[in-house]
Amino acid sequence: MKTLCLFALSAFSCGQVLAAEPKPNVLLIIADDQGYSDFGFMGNKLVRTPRLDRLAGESAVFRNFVVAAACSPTRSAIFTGRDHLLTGVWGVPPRANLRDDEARMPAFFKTGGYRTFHVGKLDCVKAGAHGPSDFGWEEWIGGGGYEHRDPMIYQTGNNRRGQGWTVDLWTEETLKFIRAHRDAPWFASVAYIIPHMPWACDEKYAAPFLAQGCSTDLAACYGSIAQMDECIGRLLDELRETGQERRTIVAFVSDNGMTSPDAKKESTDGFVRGEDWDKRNVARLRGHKATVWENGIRVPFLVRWPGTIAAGERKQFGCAEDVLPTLLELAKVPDTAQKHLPFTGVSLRPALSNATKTFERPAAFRIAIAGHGAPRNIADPQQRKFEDHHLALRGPRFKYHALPGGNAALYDLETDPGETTDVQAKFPDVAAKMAQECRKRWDEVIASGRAFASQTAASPAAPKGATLEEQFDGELSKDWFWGLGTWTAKGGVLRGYESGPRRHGPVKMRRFPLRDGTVECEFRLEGKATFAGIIFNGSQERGHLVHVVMGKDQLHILAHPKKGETIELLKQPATLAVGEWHRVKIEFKGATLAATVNDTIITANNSCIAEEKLTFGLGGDSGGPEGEKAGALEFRKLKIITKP
Ligand SMILES: [Ca+2]
Repeated sequence: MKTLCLFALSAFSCGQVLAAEPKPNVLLIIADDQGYSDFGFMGNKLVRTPRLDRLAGESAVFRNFVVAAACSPTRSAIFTGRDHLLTGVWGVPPRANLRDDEARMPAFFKTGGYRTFHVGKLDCVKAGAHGPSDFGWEEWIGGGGYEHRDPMIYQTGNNRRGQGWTVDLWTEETLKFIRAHRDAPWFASVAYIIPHMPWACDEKYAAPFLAQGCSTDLAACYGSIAQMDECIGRLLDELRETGQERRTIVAFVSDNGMTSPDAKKESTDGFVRGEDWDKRNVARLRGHKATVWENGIRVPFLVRWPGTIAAGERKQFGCAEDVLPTLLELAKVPDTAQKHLPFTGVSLRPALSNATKTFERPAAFRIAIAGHGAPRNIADPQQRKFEDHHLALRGPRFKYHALPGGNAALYDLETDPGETTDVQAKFPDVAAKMAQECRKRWDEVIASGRAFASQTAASPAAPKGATLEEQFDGELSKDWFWGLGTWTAKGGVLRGYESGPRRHGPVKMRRFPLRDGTVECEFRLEGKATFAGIIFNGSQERGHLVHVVMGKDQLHILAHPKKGETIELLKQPATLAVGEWHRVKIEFKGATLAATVNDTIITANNSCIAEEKLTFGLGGDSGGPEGEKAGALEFRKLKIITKP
């Protein structure tokens, strides 16, 4: 009777616990360019990662895990659960063309009742004209580029320059979020930019490495990793101190393999040699970031959930595409919570529950994104061929490489993780099967039509007859996507000048598809500025199409019939007074361009003028590197009308 009572009681309590079981929080930490061997727990005796080592000791640790060759390919796969080439991403910006119809990780959690947050790098978090909140991140704060100190901080309505180490700023923001939402289930993605180059850290973190005789480069790289490690420790401490440790899933991954100045010394066989490299690459893997050799794509993956997931090695194979399906299954958020395209990845839950359980999973399909066999080096997408690329099909044991020139190689990673010995002859059946699968995956990517398009081409085409009128009264729309120099928009005027060491005059680019139509604006040269110009570009692969240059003493039209080729269509003397506003109206009609500058009409013909112009840029020569002191360029009353 007593036993029965106890049993009944415990069953009751257990049922109560289950019914009230809180949803686990999810903390996803992404490092940037931290390679397979850049961790103490991965056998590196030099690097200092005590907190990550401790986290690994408390986590399920996947070492047979691959991401992709660089930031955006991996992040797109992590956030969508899909092969990055199917998401539209085929490199880093401007090839990081993550499509708007790809559902992102936080959207699933948000629908599943979670509070969602992102801090740090905005790669694949904002895309094109859309910001993080469009993809499900309710709260976010981030930075662009690789400013390790005093970064530019982006936040809705509060863009500003931050003060301090970027890694500390992102950590503080995360701590605030963790504290504020201790009673609600939350999802947080924390995207540090360490150890992405340029390497920089607080000198107290570099000092121990310098004392050990490391180069200043390596000391800064490993110092930055130590600094990040301490920050990650603060996040983990906060979880414990706020009572959230046992109900928070912590996942840690790096977005691609290691790089360094040594990577430039890569020999044709893909092996990098260098003193610093040898100290870091303790696993002696082949390749580096941007390649699909193991050192470009293989990194450890950690998942910690105290009391639910047993710590220890997981020999099973996993990849970046698995992160989303895995986290959803662990958090019991159904993937149907959010409409999405089919996942390429699978949930690693079986491996997390049972370290010896084997399960079927597709091989990972990967493409080199820079260097030999990278798609960016193939100018004409119409000519794109399987044989031109370096592709890899990465299975749990075997890895097949389709190499440029129609060559191939097969490696048995169980016995040869360094990819030194081609075993096609030893395993002909495996090689044939993987060659076929690799080709099939390529064909699927091509048939999808989603990769290898320019970022600009993915923007919805402007309807024919569309009008653009810019007010220049405040923050520019996200269609102004890139620029050089310093630009401000206020009082109806867009003003730009050179900033920093001279590389190029100021230029500001905007998306707006146009074939036939008119473009008009007013411009003013100030100080030592010598000319203003408007450039029109095609797709990323096509490049520049035509330039209209309006100088103090001449008007000029340059055409680019092919990428990298420039011809002068017109050059005519003119006088444009400095400090006064001038009018320009450019009319495109088929292969003809007619421009009216004040009262002077100039015309030119070339077939490239008829091509679709996807972006345009305003810029010129503002007078030199002394910035605003030297001079500036101003534009106002910009209006574009496309002809139906
Ligand atoms: Ca990266």
